[in-house]
Amino acid sequence: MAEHLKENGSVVPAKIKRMGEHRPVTVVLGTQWGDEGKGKVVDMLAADADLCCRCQGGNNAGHSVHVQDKHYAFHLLPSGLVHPECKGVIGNGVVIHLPDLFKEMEENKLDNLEKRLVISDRAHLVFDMHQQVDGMQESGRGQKSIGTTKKGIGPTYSSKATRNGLRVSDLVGDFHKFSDKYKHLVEHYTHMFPDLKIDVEKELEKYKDLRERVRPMVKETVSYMHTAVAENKRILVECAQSTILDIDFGLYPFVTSSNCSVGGVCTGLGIPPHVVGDVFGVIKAYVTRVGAGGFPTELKDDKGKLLLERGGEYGVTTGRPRRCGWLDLAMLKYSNMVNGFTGLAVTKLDILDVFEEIQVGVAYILDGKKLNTFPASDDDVQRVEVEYVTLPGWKVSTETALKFSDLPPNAQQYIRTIESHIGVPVRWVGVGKDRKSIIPCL
Ligand code: 2SA
Ligand code: GDP
Ligand code: MG
Repeated sequence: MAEHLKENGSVVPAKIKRMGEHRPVTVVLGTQWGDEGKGKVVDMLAADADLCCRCQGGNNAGHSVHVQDKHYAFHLLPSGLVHPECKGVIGNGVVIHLPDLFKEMEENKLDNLEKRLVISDRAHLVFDMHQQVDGMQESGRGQKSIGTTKKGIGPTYSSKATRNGLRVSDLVGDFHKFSDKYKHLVEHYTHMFPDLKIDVEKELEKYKDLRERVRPMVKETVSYMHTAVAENKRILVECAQSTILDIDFGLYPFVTSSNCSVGGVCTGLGIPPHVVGDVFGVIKAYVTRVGAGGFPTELKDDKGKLLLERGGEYGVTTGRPRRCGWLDLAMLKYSNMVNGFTGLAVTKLDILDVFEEIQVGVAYILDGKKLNTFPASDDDVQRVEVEYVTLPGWKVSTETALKFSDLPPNAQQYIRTIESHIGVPVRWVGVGKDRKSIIPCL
């Protein structure tokens, strides 16, 4: 282990964790506001995985994988499915818009997909009405809108919590009962939103077809996952969105409606915590976010524009431009407290290649006091002053680097600064979009 990490106490839990019995589940999750390049890291690790599982979120997610000139954009499908031997699981914690799932399956043209994909019978269904309601709620918020993807995610998790949601098991079960529950949900929403337009009979006809298409893929996934663990299968979990978008630990209310941090892995797949081994946090070398809310290190100047353009920072699902800013280590330390990372992947280092100097936020100061965590309230996050360190840029391309020592010394220093502040080793550095453009670090 690198010398500078030995002194840092917070690396110890990761070491202890790895000394336990074999733990078959490896988790990849976002450390910031999403779009860190989780898809690319999952694709790399899935080369050695039997199963790749999604545990939360829905098709609000946009995970990209680039393999030479082929570009995959995944929303509901686990990114590991690019590897033909890897199976995919959409867990109980995911919310599924079935028409969009089938569209995604058709667009991505992966071999033998219907035989490699398993869908939990406990997963909740997103209906078109949820998507309409998402849009109406956003317009109703006016200036205070959250900036959702309008994919119906919040309304579907609301239906789940108020216990009038419909699950995959309802759809593949008795269709009369499904229809009754569906009509009940329509009544509930039309009462709240009289402008909703739902052609109930047409929708039900559509779901009659969809249920036959989905049926062969549906399984009771708790026992499926249990068997996979017992058979020592190598299981990769791909979380969507990110820690600061987590419904509990993110910057509420500017969050998504699921647990995108490590807790969501167990609740969203029905696996016990002791089977979880490595938890890899993906960090973009700077910060982006889509949607509203505080953003302490945001750059509203030409440097922010440069990050946006060089990084191609546009939503994979909605095409929206992302807000950009400097790396924020105060946020990342908090993210590590929540998730207990055993290793980190830093992506998009190449996007910083042109900067003379790079600033990195290292602490927040609120009302004259240095904070040791990420504030709960957006008002406070809007008010914090950021303490920065300025690091020298490297001003050469990192895109052809094949190993850590190929990186210019200032780029190495940048990575070491991240490690020493968070106290967790950086295992990989991304230097380009392609599958091959990622270098090992230890
Ligand atoms: P929602 O739709 O209810 O989950 O929105 C609530 C907040 O969560 C944010 N959110 C995201 N942030 C980054 N990336 C996401 N996925 C897409 C992508 C986004 C896109 O990969 O680019 O295409 O715009 C994602 N999904 C949800 C959202 O911006 C709200 O702040
Ligand atoms: P995710 O939601 O976390 O999977 O990330 P997205 O796919 O939404 O956004 C990340 C974008 O950055 C995608 O276009 C990736 O192809 C791209 N990307 C990932 N890693 C790197 C990298 O190291 N360098 C560059 N230049 N692009 C990268
Ligand atoms: Mg994304």
